Amino acid sequence: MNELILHHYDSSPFSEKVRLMLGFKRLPWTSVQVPRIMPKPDVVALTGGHRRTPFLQVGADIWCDSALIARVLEERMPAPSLFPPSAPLAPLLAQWADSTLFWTVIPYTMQPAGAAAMFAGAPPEMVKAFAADRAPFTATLKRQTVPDATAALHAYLAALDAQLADGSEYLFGADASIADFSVAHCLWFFRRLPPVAGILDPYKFLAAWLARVLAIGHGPHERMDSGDAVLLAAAAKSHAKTGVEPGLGFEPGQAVTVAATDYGTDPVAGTLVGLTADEVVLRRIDERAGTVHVHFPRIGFQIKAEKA
Ligand SMILES: N[C@@H](CCC(=O)N[C@@H](CS)C(=O)NCC(=O)O)C(=O)O
Repeated sequence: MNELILHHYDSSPFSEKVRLMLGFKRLPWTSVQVPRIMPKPDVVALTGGHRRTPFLQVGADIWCDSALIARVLEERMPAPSLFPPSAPLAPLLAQWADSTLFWTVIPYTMQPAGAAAMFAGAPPEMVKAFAADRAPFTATLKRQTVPDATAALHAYLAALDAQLADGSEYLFGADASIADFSVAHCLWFFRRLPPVAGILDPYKFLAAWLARVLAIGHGPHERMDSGDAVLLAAAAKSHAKTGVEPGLGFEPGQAVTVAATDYGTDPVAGTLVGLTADEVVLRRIDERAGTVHVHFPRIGFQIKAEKA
């Protein structure tokens, strides 16, 4: 079994970002398919209530969010790098793509013709259940209309195309970076659906770049059941090294909650065992998964002290 376990599902864009990063780094991994909608009992056993997809597991450590997963993969396999020194702005462009570009692509893609292609052959109850699941999940966001999203998407695609017009292989030149994977997963989402795919056609440099990034593939992986992943966490004897750095506003051992600030904001409660500029780590005890360390990125998540 490969040590890196990715919990994901096939049609998830952020999962595609991580699958491509694993392929880029040639890291072998284990695939655990998770449900697209709640309930997700095995996910909750491991994360403590954070339901977003994907997350990465190594033993009894869980890393939530593709931005943090990128850092973990980089540490394990520094070359080829997702953060090349030649592209200092790559993490910022990635953050823009994972938020603004993604939330433009979603309403554009889910216009009636795109949604029909995405759910082709699915029973109507399944489509209804998906819509009912995502409404509260995204209630904190103001969703763009289809005309708004289409106009914005054209502007974004034109700028990205112009960035590549000098013949660069990747968005920041000869070296791939995290920005390529964050932009690619957004475009991958609609490019697979014929009724909405054509918006990319006028942008020749960008379309060729997307084909190049997707050709990286997902690398070698094998499958595991989610129940086995929970058992594996319970059997783990140690956790990744972590610690609370001083001066960051919280103390080791404090009872806290951590929640995303944008959408899917369900808080996870636990004991603070790690805090740096990059991540916050909670220890929590689950009756099935045992003592789990759940890691979140620092940016985009709010830490709150629990009242004693
Ligand atoms: N910032 C997160 C965003 C993750 C996200 O929005 N994932 C979507 C799927 S692509 C999700 O969680 N959808 C609801 C679900 O899977 O339950 C990341 O980078 O991982």
